[in-house]
Amino acid sequence: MASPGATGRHEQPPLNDAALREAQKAAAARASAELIEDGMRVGLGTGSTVAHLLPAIARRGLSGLRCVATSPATEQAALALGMTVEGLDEIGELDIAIDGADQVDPAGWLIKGGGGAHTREKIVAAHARSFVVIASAEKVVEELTAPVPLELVDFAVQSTLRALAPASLRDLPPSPDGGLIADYLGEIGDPSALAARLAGTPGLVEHGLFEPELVSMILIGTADGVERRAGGDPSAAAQV
Ligand code: DER
Repeated sequence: MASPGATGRHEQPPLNDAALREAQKAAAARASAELIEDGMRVGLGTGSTVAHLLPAIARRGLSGLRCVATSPATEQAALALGMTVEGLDEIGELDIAIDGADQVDPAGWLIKGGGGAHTREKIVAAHARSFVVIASAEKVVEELTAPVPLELVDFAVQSTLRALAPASLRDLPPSPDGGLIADYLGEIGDPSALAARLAGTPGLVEHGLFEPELVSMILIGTADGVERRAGGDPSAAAQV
């Protein structure tokens, strides 16, 4: 236990890097949960940052929320917290979707899919009026770098990987939709050009580059609080 400092109070020991990252993720997640209102249709992302989001939403005690989960893990965690989870096709359009990111660049491009759920995550984000990204500060980078997660059709996968080269399969089970998870491992350069190249390769289901226009707001947990950045969605700039 820490001994009393000059103030006479017990001072907390400094957080190590991992604990600091978790605290930043939790702060961003709590800030995003404040954007949700009674009766909203909410898309729930996947990953360790979203693991902080789910209890933050549950603690708000909102009524009438209808949620869509982007992975079985998120669905189970949400159900365990008493949240209502439905399919996107049942709900239709979403008011808001909230998700983490692996990297965020200065223009608002994201890399997502470290957990292999980027296909469902991109579908859910695309059907939300507002897509909010939550991240700890180390996710903010000057320039995106590989790997870029990929989901591939389970047919002639070595041929698809050659067309996407340099790329390799990841040691993960298939996605819930049967796709194989792989990574593009080369230079990124212009994310827009790479996104077009990846999307134009037969056999690719979805890639983990998310364009700025998809993003309404980015909430970054930092040592000094939560920084809000506008995304590139032109209809959302006024929300920040
Ligand atoms: O895998 C994913 O797509 C996640 O959403 C990822 O982008 C963020 O995961 P994290 O919150 O565990 O860092």
